[in-house]
This record gives sequence, structure tokens and C-alpha cells, in this order.
Amino acid sequence: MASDYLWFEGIPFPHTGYRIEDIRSIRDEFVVRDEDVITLSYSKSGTNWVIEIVSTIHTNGDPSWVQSVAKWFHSQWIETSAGYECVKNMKEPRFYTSHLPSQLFPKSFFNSKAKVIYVNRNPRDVLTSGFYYWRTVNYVKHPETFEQYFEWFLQGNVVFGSWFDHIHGWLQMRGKENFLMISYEELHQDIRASVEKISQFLGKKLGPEELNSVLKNVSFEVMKNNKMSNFSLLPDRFMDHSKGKLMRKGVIGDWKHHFTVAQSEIFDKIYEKKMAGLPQGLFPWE
Ligand code: PPS
Repeated sequence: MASDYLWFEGIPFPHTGYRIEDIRSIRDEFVVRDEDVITLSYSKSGTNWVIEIVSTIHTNGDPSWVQSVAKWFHSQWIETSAGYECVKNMKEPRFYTSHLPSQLFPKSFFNSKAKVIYVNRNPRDVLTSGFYYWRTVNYVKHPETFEQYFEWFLQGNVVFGSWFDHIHGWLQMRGKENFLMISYEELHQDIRASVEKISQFLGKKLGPEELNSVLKNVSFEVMKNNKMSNFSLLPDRFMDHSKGKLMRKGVIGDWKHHFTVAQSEIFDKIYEKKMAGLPQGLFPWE
């Protein structure tokens, strides 16, 4: 049985690759720069997809960067100890990633012009994706069953804490010029328009060929077969590749094959309660 989590201020983190003193220092001391570009998400929301989009927009559609440099070197997860060390020493332009809830994010960000792309996804699919992903690693606790993971997810007793708290925290940035919210579902439904939206947000104008090349290189099939993107290069101590893959199904609505009718009703009730007060139709899955 994999052991429990590393806890910091009520938020569970994986207990390997993370240190309390780093997470505290990221919040209190790390200086975000105006030029930084940050991909933010609750884990399993399509983070890697957006990283790939941002990276290939940056290179004007040239895939050589994402094909030759592992993901965690070109857009480090800042809250990991290795990522933090790397981002601190990175030269501009800095691209990095985070699953941190807003209260643990670098305080300096909130007075900066750094650009954040916050990707979100139907939490039912986030839950389903997380169930499969987290059992590939031995540094978070494993549920015995889907039912148990379902309960943990609703309690926020999973890595990075409650999905509901995460989204509420970051929604406070909605409408700010340097904050772009995009959903996994939007990416799926119209990847061309989504890439154009992201490139406009980043202040990049792509020509038709460049845009087509971005679209080609961020497809599920291409990313799945790119060892720099698909996590297959992660050492065994971080991921047991025989138990699952980052690029699992890449679809919308897989939760329907996992939730029972009763679970679906329970989820809907909790969702309704926790998301009360937000404008109707804010998210495409509603
Ligand atoms: S992580 O480890 O938390 O950063 O994971 P994250 O990247 O946020 O989420 C992984 C899920 O995103 C899917 N994915 C994609 N779907 C469609 N197209 C592309 N290009 C793509 N890239 C990643 C991936 O398959 C995981 O979802 P599931 O439902 O598990 O397949």
C-alpha cells in the first residue's frame, strides 16, 4: 500500500519530489516576472495539452523543441523541488506549470503581469482520469476501488486537495487581462479556435502554415507517440508504466462509463451546492 501524502496547510501533495520548505518558499519568496507564462490547472484537466500548445506556439509551429526536450524541462511544475530549482535558474522567456491552489501560489504573481492560462475540465472526467493516473505512482495513497476514490475526491482527500476549492480560488482572477481560462472541452470542440485564442493571449500572430503545424503537433495521437511529451521517459520511481499512461483516452465524458447512477446523483447534488452563486453556463459541461 502506497503511503499517505505530504500535507501543507491542509493540502495533500505527493510525498516524493516535493518538500514543505519549497512549497512555502514558492508562495512567500519566489518572484514571478511580468514576462513569465504559466500553465495552471487542477491536475488531470488537460495541463499537458496546454503546455504543448503554448510551447509550439512559442516556436511558431516548429515541433523540434517539444520533440527534443522533455516536457518537465521546458515547462517545469514549479511546486516540485526539481522544478522549483530549475525555474529559479531559468532564463527568459520562462514557461512553467503549476497545480497549486491560489492560496499557495507565489504571492508576487498577484501584482505581476505574468500570463496565466488556467485550464479546467469537467470534474467528473478529472476524477476518472485521476483514478487511473494516480495508481501508476507509489508516492500517493491508492484507493482500493473507484468508489473509494470517488469519495476521496469529493472530500478533497486527493493530491492538490478539493477540485471545488481550486476552481473557486482561481475564478477570482476571472476577467483579469493576464488570466485566460480555457476548458478541456473547448479544446476538444474547436482546437483551431482554442489555439488562436491562446496565441492571441500570448501576443503571437501565427501564419496559416504555422497554425496548421501547431494543430498537428498537439493532437492526441502525436503527443501520445512523442516520448518527450507522453511521460514515458519518467523514471520508474516516479511512474510504473505497466500500470497506466498519461495519454490514456483523451476523450470527453469517460466518467459516464465509470459513475453509477447513484454516484452521478450524489456528484450532481454536491456540485450544485458547491458551485451555487456562479453564473449558469460558465463551464461547457454544465
Ligand atoms: S497532469 O499529470 O495532472 O498534468 O495531467 P493533465 O495533463 O492535466 O491531464 C491528463 C489528461 O489529459 C489528456 N490529454 C489529452 N486529451 C486530448 N488531446 C490531447 N492532446 C491530450 N493531451 C493530454 C490525457 O489523455 C489525460 O486524460 P484521460 O482522460 O486520462 O485520457
